[in-house]
Amino acid sequence: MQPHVIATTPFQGQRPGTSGLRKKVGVFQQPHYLENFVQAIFDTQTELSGGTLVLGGDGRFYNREAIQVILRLAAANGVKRTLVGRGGILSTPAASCVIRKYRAQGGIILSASHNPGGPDGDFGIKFNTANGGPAPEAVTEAIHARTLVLEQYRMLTAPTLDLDTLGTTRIGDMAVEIFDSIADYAELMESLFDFNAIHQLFNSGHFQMRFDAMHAVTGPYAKAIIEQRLGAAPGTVMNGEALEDFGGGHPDPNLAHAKALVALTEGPDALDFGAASDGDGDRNMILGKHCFVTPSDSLAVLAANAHLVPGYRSGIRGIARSMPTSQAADRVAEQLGVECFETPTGWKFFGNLLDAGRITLCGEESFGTGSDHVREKDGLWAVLFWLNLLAARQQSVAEILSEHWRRFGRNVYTRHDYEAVDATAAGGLLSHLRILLPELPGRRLGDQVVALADDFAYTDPIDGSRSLQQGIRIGFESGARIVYRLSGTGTEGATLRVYLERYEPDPARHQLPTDEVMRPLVLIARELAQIEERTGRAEPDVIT
Ligand code: VG1
Ligand code: CO
Repeated sequence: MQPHVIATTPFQGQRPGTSGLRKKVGVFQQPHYLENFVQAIFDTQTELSGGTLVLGGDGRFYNREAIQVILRLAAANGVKRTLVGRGGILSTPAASCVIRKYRAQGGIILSASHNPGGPDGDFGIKFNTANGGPAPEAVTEAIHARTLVLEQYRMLTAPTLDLDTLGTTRIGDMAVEIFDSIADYAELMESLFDFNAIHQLFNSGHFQMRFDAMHAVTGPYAKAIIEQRLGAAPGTVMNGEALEDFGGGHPDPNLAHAKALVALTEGPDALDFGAASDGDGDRNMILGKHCFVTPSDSLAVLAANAHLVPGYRSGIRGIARSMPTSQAADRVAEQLGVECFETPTGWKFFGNLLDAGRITLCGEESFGTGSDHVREKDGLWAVLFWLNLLAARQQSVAEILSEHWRRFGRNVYTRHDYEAVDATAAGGLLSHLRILLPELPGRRLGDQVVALADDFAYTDPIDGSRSLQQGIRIGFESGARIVYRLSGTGTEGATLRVYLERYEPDPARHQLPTDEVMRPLVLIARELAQIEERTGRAEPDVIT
C-alpha cells in the first residue's frame, strides 16, 4: 500500500507547553492540524520508523477520532508495530509503564489532563520518549521547529479500526495490537506494594475509604486494583465510569474540584481515607478523616516512610521536587542523608535524574507524586503508597501527618491561581517583578526580610541543558517563600500562579488553619506584584 503524500501549510502556535500541546477541541478539529503535529513527531523522532509506538489517551472527546488518524500516519511513516490501549484508553502512568515494559521507541498520549473535556473543552497530545517519560525540552523544541516548516504529511488510507476488541490487526505493513494495559499496570503495582497488608486493612472492619475517579481514566484501573484485587467493597471507587466529557466536571483532584469527596471526609461519619485522581490518571489527592494532605507534604511523608513499603525497602537514593513545591521534602532528604534536587515545573525535568539513578522519589505541589517505577507522575501509585503506609503503621492519616510535622516542622503551604487573566497584563506583572528583583534582598516586606530574589534558572545536572525564566522566586530569612509563575497548560488567556510557603517549627502552632497562617504572606505577595492593579482581580479563582 502506497502512502498518500498530502500537501499542507504550517500552523503557528504548535509549541508544546508544560505537558504537551493543549488546545481547545475545535483547534484540533481544523483540517490538517493534528496531522501536521504528528508528522512533525515522526520527522524528528526517526527511531520510530521501524520501531514500536504506544498509543492511547484519557478517553476524552475526540480521543477515538485522533487515534484513527494517528494510526494511519504511523503506518505511512514506517512504524512497525503500534500498541493501542483497549478502547483507545491509556492512563498517562500506564502509558509510561508499557513503553518501558515493551521497549517501545516512544508513545503518543492524548490528554489535556485535568482540563475539562467535551466538544467545547480541551484536547491535548504529548510525545513520550523510549524511557517512558515526557519528551525533554530539546525534543519538544525540535518538534515545534519542524511544525513551522512542514509542507506535507504522509498517510495511508484505511477503514476505521475496531479499537475495542483485543488482538492484532494491520494497517499496511504496521501491526496494530489492541491490548489491555490494566493488567500490565496492576502487575507493576503489585510488585511495589504489600497487597496482603492493604487487603487486611480493607477487611479489618474499621476502615472506610472512597476513591474518586472523577469520571476520568483511572476508573477502570482503580476498580480492577482497589475493588477486585485488594477486595475493597464494591462502590469504593466512585465516579468510576470514564466519560468523554468527565460528566461535565473538572477532573482536577483538589479541594476546589473534588468537593463531593472532600465532604465525605468531613462531619461525624467521615471516612478514614479519601483519594482522587485527574483526567489522565497522573495526579492524586490524599485525604484522611478531617484532614487534607498537601501534595508537598505527601512527597515528604512518602520519602520519610518509604522503607516501610516493599518496593522501596532498601531505601531511597534521592528526592527531587519542582521549584514551587514546598521545601518539606528537603528536610527529609537532609535527615536521610540523600541528595535533593529543585527542578523547573513539569515532569520532563525529572527524567534525567531518574534515568541516572540519582533520585527515587519526586513530586510537584500540583498533586503530582511519583518514583522511578515509571517516568510519569502516578496517581494510583500514590494512593496505594499511602494505603500501604496506613496498613504498615496502623495509624490514621492525621496521626502520620502530625507526627511528621513534629519531627521535621511544618511547611505550611497554599497556592493561589488567577485564571484566564489578560495575557499582556500577566506578562507585565512578571516583568515588573523582574525589574524589582535586584533591589529586594535585605528589604523588609511586612513581617519578613528578603534573603533571595531571582528568576529561577535550571541547569540539568546530567546533560547540562539550561532552562531559563522558570518562575520568580522570593525567599525570606524565616524560610518562607513566595513564587510567581505563569501556567504552561492553559488554553485561555494566562493563568497566574502564586505559591506561598511558611515554615513553622513549633508543634503548638501546627494545627492552625492554613489560611490564617498564610494571610500575612498572601498580602505581601499581592502587594509586591500589584496583582489587583494589573489584573483587575482582588481574589484568586482557585485556592489549593
Ligand atoms: C501544571 C502544573 C505542573 C504539572 C503540569 C502538568 O502546569 O503546575 O506542576 O506538571 O500542570 O500536569 P502549569 O504550567 O499549568 O503550572 V498534568 O496532570 O496537567 O499533565
Ligand atoms: Co494529569
